Amino acid sequence: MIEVRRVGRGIGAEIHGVDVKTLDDATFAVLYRAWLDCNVVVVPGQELGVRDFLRYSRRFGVIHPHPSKMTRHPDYPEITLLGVNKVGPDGQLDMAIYRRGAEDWHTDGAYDQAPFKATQLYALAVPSTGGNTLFASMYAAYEALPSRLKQRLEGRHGVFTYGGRRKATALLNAEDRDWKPVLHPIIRVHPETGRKALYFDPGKILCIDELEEQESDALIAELTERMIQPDGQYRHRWRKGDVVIWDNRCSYHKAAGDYPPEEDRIHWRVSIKERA
Ligand SMILES: O=C(O)CCC(=O)C(=O)O
Ligand SMILES: [Fe+2]
Repeated sequence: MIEVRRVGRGIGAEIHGVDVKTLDDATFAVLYRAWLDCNVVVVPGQELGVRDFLRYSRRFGVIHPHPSKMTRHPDYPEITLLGVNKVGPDGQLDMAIYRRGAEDWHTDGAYDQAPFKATQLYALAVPSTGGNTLFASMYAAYEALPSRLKQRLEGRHGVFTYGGRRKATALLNAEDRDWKPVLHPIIRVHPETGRKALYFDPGKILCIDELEEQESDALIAELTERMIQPDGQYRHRWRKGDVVIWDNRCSYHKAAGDYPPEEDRIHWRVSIKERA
């Protein structure tokens, strides 16, 4: 019997009593509903092969290969490997791999015209300490905005690109580093829940469209401060066999990036888009 337990403050749910390899449609519908309600869903204790993970992930939408070709699974390009090859042939720690996802709170795929609906990870190796993933609710961020700011942002668009203002493109091949910026509404209505969220990503945004540079920079700084609300947070402490899926339309996340670098922390990862 499927059991849904809330885990964080305002976001996060853990699902018990299921094997994601054999979920029937009715049980999947319960899990999916919990995901829409809680933004992040954890399914512990799963034993999956690559094909099992891909098959289960496709129940949420269409898998989209990540633009970072050098971190793709050699046989399954839809899968990104996290934490693999983090030590180079010279024995140096590759910080772009070790600190992947740890620089800023962010939402995945804001650089795409059709941003990612979801990201799903499966934990293959977990360090003895650290290496958590932190989550925060975009709904909580929106709801906590002062009403003058809500009004000011209504109808405004952010201009986003891969790597943002820092041009952080170390994981891309040289020929893939040229991105055309895309626009997304900063106040975004979630297509399935109908709720408003603060859709923002300080590491990918270039500017707020149609504002003078100074005003845009000041607004970006203010929004960066307002992303994380105490009542919309969940810290995930990984166990081997955890499957975790987050909704990029209503949650931010960030890797803690703090585990012992000599230890393994390895995940399979997929980006999932909406079905057309
Ligand atoms: O490794 C993690 O904890 C999350 C990394 C990340 O930001 C991602 O996979 O999108
Ligand atoms: Fe991410």
